[in-house]
Amino acid sequence: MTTRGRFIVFEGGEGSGKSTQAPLLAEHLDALLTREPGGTASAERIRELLLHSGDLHLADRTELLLMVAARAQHVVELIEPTLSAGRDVVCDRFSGSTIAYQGYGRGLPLEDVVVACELATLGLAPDLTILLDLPDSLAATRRGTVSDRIEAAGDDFHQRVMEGFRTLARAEGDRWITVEATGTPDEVAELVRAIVAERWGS
Ligand code: Z5A
Repeated sequence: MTTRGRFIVFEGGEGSGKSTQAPLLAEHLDALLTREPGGTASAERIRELLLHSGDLHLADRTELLLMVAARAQHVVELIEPTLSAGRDVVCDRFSGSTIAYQGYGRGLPLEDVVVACELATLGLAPDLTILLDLPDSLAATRRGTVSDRIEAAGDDFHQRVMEGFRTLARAEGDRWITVEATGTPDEVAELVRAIVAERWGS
């Protein structure tokens, strides 16, 4: 019988280094690397609508439903089959982002956001979520110029999002590990590898 792959997710605010760290860990584990919103052709189309919709107004609930619509396709088409085939998956963002951004950031009721996530994932949850945590001031510097609709939401929004991530990490026990992301990319990658090795011994 094939051993199921491990599902490892990076979470954090913009500029925290997820897109730098996720490929490094995926290479280290020979895992499938993917991201959200996106990861499949149709989910990438939804990503375009969500992040680069220009003048098109999206209501907060529409944003939530599009995020989880992209996830539903991603899970069924890519993540679940890969894990079932025995390969590890490293994903840049997952349901934690929806709770932090659409729940804490946009202020939608958390119970609605959780139900929407469950509908999309059919119960699939990461084996390990690594939260890359940066002080807000450093995150703002790394974010640099605003490049998409959600990034443009303002500092208060991004502070609420980070508070959401930190609350989730406290609540989720050892399924979420927080990594201080202030070191160099190599230093952070070493911390991440050590966490994975400690969890699974490889
Ligand atoms: N979103 C949502 O609202 N709800 C959801 O359910 C989901 C997502 C799934 C996706 O944007 C947006 O969708 C995101 C959340 C929302 N919106 N916002 N805002 P994305 O995928 O385009 O972008 P991102 O996830 O926000 O990532 P990012 O801006 O690319 O940041 P990052 O991946 O965390 O960081 P990075 O690209 O690796 O690094 C940023 C810069 O810092 C870059 O110049 C690096 O070279 C540099 N860097 C990275 N690591 C270091 C270290 N260690 N030291 C110094 N400099 C570093």
